Amino acid sequence: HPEYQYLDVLAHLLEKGDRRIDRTGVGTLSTFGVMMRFDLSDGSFPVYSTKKVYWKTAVKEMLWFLTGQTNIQSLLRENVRIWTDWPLAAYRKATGSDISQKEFEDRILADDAFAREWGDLGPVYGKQWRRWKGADGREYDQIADVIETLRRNPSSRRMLFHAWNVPELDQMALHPCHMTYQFHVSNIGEGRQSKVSMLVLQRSSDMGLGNPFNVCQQAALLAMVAQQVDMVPGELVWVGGDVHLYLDHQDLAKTVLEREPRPFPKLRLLRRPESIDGYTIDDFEVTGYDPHPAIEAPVAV
Ligand code: UFP
Repeated sequence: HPEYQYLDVLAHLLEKGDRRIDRTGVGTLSTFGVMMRFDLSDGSFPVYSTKKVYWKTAVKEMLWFLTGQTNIQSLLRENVRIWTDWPLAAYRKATGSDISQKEFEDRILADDAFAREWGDLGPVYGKQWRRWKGADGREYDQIADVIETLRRNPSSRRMLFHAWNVPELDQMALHPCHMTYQFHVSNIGEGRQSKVSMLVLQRSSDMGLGNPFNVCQQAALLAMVAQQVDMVPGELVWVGGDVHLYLDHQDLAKTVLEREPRPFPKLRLLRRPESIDGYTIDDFEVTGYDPHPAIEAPVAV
């Protein structure tokens, strides 16, 4: 079962991970350089089964990246709260307020001026993917360019987009973690169904919470791109740089390691929108997902 790739990394981290203090102060067990491959060509959707993964939230975040937006207001409208911690901390720090997360989110939703002032995360993923600002002042839509190249020149070795915009890094709430996405097409030619694969370079990966989420949202992106360019999805190749387990996720890791993986669910896109911008969460039909119970764990901010 392909999920053993994930479980083997967890086991390795628990046994042999390098113990260190990280930026968040929580501490991690870390290793460097990991590859996992997931074959999507039979419709498999790599949502891990050894704990319940909220795949809809993960896919909604991916759809939000694709809109190019960087304000949490549009995410909150979709009921996604995973990015609130950063603007909330900034607001509390700047104003000395002890506002609760719920109150802060309600205000972002209700008050556009407040959202503009306090809800923006800076030039994070969406901005770089859709509106990378060049030194020439032009804005570059990397996603549209990749899709165009996949259609016109699929043997290209230059089909990628990335988010590591050096001069803008210090304005981002969080530096890009999944930073480079590269595409590759096989079976090019007369009468054959081309297959598009995608390699993601993730420079930093929280294996307890982040990775299960990232892998399924990246698979969702590959499914959308493949559909848009009339190819079948091939492999998601996931490459991690600093791959780590937070010290307070060790029990979570031990629990999932005691569980038997179940088959991955299947993903079907119910509609083919006009462009990559047309997808909504209702287009994703996931069948056969039968996970072990969810495990709650703290996020390191
Ligand atoms: N992280 C992920 N996946 C993500 C994301 C963050 O695993 O999509 F946005 C984790 C990795 C790391 C932390 O534990 O968040 C980012 O911290 P740093 O910038 O210090 O690597």
